[in-house]
Amino acid sequence: MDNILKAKEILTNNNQTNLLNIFEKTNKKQELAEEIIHTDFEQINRLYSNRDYKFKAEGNIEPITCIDKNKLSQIEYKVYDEIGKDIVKKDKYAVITMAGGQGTRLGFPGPKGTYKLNINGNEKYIFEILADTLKRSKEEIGNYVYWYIMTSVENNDETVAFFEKNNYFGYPKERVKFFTQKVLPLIDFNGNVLIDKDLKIKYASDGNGGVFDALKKSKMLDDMIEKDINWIYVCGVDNIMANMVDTVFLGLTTSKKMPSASKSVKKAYPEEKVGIFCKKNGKPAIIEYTDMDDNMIYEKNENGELKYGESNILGHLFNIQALKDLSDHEFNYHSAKKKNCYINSNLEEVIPTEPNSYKFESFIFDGFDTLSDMIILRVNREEEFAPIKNETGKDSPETATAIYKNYFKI
Ligand code: UD2
Repeated sequence: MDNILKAKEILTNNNQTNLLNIFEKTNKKQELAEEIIHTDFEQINRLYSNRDYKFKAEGNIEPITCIDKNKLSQIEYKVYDEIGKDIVKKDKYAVITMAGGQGTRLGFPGPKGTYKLNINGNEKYIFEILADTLKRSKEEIGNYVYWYIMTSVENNDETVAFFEKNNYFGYPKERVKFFTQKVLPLIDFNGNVLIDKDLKIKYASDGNGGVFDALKKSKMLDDMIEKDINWIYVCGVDNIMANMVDTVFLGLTTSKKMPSASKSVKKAYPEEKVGIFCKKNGKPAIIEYTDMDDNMIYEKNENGELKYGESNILGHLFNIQALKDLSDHEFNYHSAKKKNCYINSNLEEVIPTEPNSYKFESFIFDGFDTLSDMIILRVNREEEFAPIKNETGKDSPETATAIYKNYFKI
């Protein structure tokens, strides 16, 4: 059977009516047929049929206790710090910066790490600030840690070119590696894949939970094993105060013989767009802000504080075994309703004013139930958390810059 007939049969069998109409009308049948034949429609049907999967708090949810970094004794602080410094000095430590997000809320077209902040008239890129943090830890500990940067199919080339152009901001190039996460198709509310102007199926990054599969598929996990890296800190590109080489945190985690640990800050206000730590069926878990009901958002405990007020700041520490386990974990996907332009069955481009399609993402912490246990260390928000999510208002370049200036007293 020739490709055109085969493609039409695939589209019919998978109820892709919009793409079938486009296929009938286009004069690029051969190349579109080629793409259709190599598309995983089983995955598309699975994503669509699971679009309402409820990550909501199934099972027994209860508050979790954390360790407050401020309450560590001087002795504990010193002992943990020494243990952590020893691991870093022995080159057993790496940092992963997840930079594959689209940054839509920031309204910035490029990779978020290339966004330029104005700090008292000095312009600094987000990636530059992160490189500065790692260079500072080299001064303090004596080691340039391995730095792995996750990119997306969409922003990888631009990200690598940006580092090359800026000479890695003085960070040793041989210590920086890039790897790309996979993508998932965008699907409209009737189950049709979205098609772009080039008559290609539209895809988007598969969420920050994609970091584990990407590590495995890109062989970066093998690279870490080969380098005998034992501990890996995973964080997002958009927190310019990320304390990526926290030797006290590292020493505490190893001393307690834990496979993993995460950082938290006290929730600033109930509606803050952060995941919260809890215990789910007895194990450490995070419920994302998009999956919380009003009960979880507003409920107070007997001290009048938020019952679920321990916020996720996307700072996760894993030992290499935990990373291996997570790289074999099957993640479920969260679906978010988004506005995405597309080509309709009359070959016209439609620019929707309302959400018209599902974007599918896995969340890094949905794999935590594979871990035997986890420590949560509460840190000071003003020292370690300055996210840049929105163009203005909360979690914006303005709020992040203010926190940064306050911390560095500039
Ligand atoms: C994230 C956390 C949330 C809270 C908040 C704090 C998750 C799922 N949610 O919310 O609990 O900690 O941050 O600021 O972690 N990214 C990728 N690839 C993707 C998607 C995201 O690399 O496909 C990166 C993105 O570049 C960013 C980070 O993940 O650095 C978080 O971005 P997000 O948009 O997934 O999650 P957000 O900011 O809504």
